[in-house]
Amino acid sequence: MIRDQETLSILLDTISRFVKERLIPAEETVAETDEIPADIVSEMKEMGLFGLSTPEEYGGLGLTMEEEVMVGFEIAKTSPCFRSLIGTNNGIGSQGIIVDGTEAQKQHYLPKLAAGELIASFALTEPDSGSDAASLRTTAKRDGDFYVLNGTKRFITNAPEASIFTVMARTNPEIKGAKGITAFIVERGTPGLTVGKADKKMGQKGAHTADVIFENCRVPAANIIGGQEGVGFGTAMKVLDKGRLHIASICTGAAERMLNDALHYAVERKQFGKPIVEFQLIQAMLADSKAEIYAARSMILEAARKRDRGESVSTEASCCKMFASEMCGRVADRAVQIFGGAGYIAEYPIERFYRDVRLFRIYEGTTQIQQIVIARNMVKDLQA
Ligand code: COS
Repeated sequence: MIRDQETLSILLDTISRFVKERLIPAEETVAETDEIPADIVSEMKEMGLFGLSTPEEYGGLGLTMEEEVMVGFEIAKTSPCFRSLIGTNNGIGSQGIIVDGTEAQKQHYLPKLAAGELIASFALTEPDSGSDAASLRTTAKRDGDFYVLNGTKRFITNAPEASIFTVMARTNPEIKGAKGITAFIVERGTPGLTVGKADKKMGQKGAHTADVIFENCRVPAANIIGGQEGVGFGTAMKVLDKGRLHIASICTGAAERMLNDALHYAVERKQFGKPIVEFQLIQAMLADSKAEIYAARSMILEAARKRDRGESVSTEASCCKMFASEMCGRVADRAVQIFGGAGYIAEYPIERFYRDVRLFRIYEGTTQIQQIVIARNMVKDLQA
C-alpha cells in the first residue's frame, strides 16, 4: 500500500541521491577500515533511516511494507553494510517490540530506536542452534521479579553497536521445543552480558557480528516482550516473516547495482574489435539477469501489498527471500563473468559485491529453510 505517492517519491529520490553522492563514494574506505564514517551515520539518523518502519506515533516514518521494500530496492544499490546498520532497527531488532510488545515497552524503546539513538539486535542463533531455532539452549530462570539468563548467542548482527537485544531464551526447560521459549529485551550494560570480539567475515566489511554471552544476567520480568512467557518463538517467526521480505528487496537492489555495473563495463570494454555488449553470449547474461530482477521485484511488491492488507505472508515471504537471494547470487556470478579477469581483481567493486551478497542465501533463514517453510505451508493449506 502506498499512502501518498508524492511523499514516497520524494523519499525515494532523496535516498537514491544519498546512495549515489555519499554512500557509493565511501564504499572503498568502508571496505578498508571496516567502519562506516561517523558523519554518514549522523546523516542517516537525520534522514530518519533508522525509523523507516517504526509507526509514526513512536517517532518513525511508519512506512507500509510496500513502501519499505521500495526503499530497500534503492538503499541496496551500494555496499550492504550501510543497510545492515539501519536494518536491525527497522527489522529484526525492533519488530518483536512492534508486533508483540506492551504499550510501555513501545513507548520506552521505539522513539529512541527510530531516532537511531539506540541500536537494537536480534539474538536468536546459538552455537548449536541455527536453522533449528526452536532447539535453542539459552535459559531464563525466574527469580522474584527477575529472570536470570545463561547462554551464548552467535553471529548477532550489530551486536558490537547494540544498546538493546531482543533475546529468545528458554523459560521452561521441561518443554524442549518452541513453546518453552520467551522473548526478552535486554539492555547493554546489564551485569552478566558481554559482547565478544567482532567476527572476521568473508565480506560485508563495515557490518559487524559477534557473540553475545549471558552469565547469570538478571533481567527484569517487565522486559518480557508482551509480558507473556512461552510465546517468544512465535514472536521470532513473525519478525522473520517481515524480515525475509525486507531482505528480498535488499537482494534485488544489490542485483540491480551489479547488473548496472556489468552493463556499463560491457558497453565500454572492447574485444575482437567491438564492445563486448554486442556479443550475444554477453547479451544473454545481461538479459537473464534483467528478467530475473524484474521477476523478484514483482513478487516482492505483490507479497508486500498482501502483508499491508493484513494477510499472512509466511509462504510468500519465504518464496521471495529464496528466489531473490538465489537470483542475486546468479547475477553476481554473471557480473563477475562479464567483467572477466577484472571481475576477480579487488580494484573493481564487483569482486567485493560477489563476496558481500553470498550472505543473503544464508541469513534470516537459509534457502533450504525457506523451502521447508514453503512446503510445510502448502501441506497445511491443503489440510485446512
Ligand atoms: N508466524 C507465527 N507463528 C509461527 C510462524 C510464523 N511465521 N511459524 C511458526 N510459528 C509458530 C507455529 O505456529 C508453532 O506454534 P504452535 O505449536 O502453537 O502452532 C511454533 O511457532 C513452532 O513452529 P514449527 O513447529 O514450525 O517449528 P519448527 O521447530 O519445526 O521450525 C522453522 C520452524 C524451521 C521454520 C524455524 O526454526 C526457522 O525459521 N528456522 C530458521 C531460523 C532462522 O531464520 N535463523 C536465521 C537467524 S535469525 S537472523
